[in-house]
This record gives sequence, C-alpha cells and structure tokens, in this order.
Amino acid sequence: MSFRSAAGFCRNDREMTERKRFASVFDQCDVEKKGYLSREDVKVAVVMLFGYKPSKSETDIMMQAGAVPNCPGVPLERFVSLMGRKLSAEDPYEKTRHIFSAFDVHCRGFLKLEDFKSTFARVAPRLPDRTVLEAFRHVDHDSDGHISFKDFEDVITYGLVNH
Ligand SMILES: [Ca+2]
Repeated sequence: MSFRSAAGFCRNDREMTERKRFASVFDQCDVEKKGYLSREDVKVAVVMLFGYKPSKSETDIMMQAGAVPNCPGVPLERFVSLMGRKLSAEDPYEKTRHIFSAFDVHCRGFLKLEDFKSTFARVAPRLPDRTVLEAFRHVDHDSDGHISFKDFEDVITYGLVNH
C-alpha cells in the first residue's frame, strides 16, 4: 500500500475499507459460495491478506476461533473479526497507521505542530508546550515542519514512542 493511500484514511473510512477488503477476500476464497470458509479456504485467505501461508497450528487456532455452531467452517462475520484482530495484533505497519490517524485528526496525511499539540493536550494536558515542541522536532526527521507518515513510522519502528 502506498504512503498516500495509507495516510489518507480517516478512522471510519479505514475500518470500512478493511471490512470491504476482508469481505472481498472472503468471497474470492469461498469459490463454491458455501457461505463459510473451509480450512483450505482460510489458508488461501491468509496468503492473500498477509502474504504468507499459515502453519498447521496457526490454522487450527483460526479454525477454532472462527467456529460457530452448526457451521463446518468460518462464516463471514467471524472471518472479518478474526482478520481484524490479526491485523492489529501482528502488523506493526497497521499499528503505526492506527496511531498516526489518531494524531491526524484532519486527515491531511501529515501532522502539523498544532495537530501534535491538540493531541497531547487531550491525552497529557499537563505536558509543557516545550516538551511537545521538542517531541515534534524529534519526530520531524527532515525538519520541514510537517510530520509525514514516514517520519512517524521511523520513530515508531525504532521504539522511541512507546504506545
Ligand atoms: Ca518532515
């Protein structure tokens, strides 16, 4: 996914987009239109969404977590919540995107100092302005006055922001 599309999502849009993506993968994997995914289908779905083939034990866990009474496989609703959880638990890129969009209240795809200030004012109202300014300068690697998703990602990746 490109930086522009990654950073351009608002929270609700992003959830809608993820849902759509999961639902469309579900449809593609449920070739016989059974209304659920079999064990083999789930494996294919994970390859399509995450780019790797899940191990036997991971597939077992997903099949168990996705099971509902009277259904031999994983129905759509279970699949969507399962994949959503997997995405936020395992993909640091997705995690970073979530945090970034919490800051990016105007959905501009970059952060200005005022976005930074207003977020900190909400979550840590006693933090001095000076500290917020220092944090901003620290994250703004190329010092252009905007924090891009890339600036942000670098900091998260190196663990300087621990959330
Ligand atoms: Ca920058």
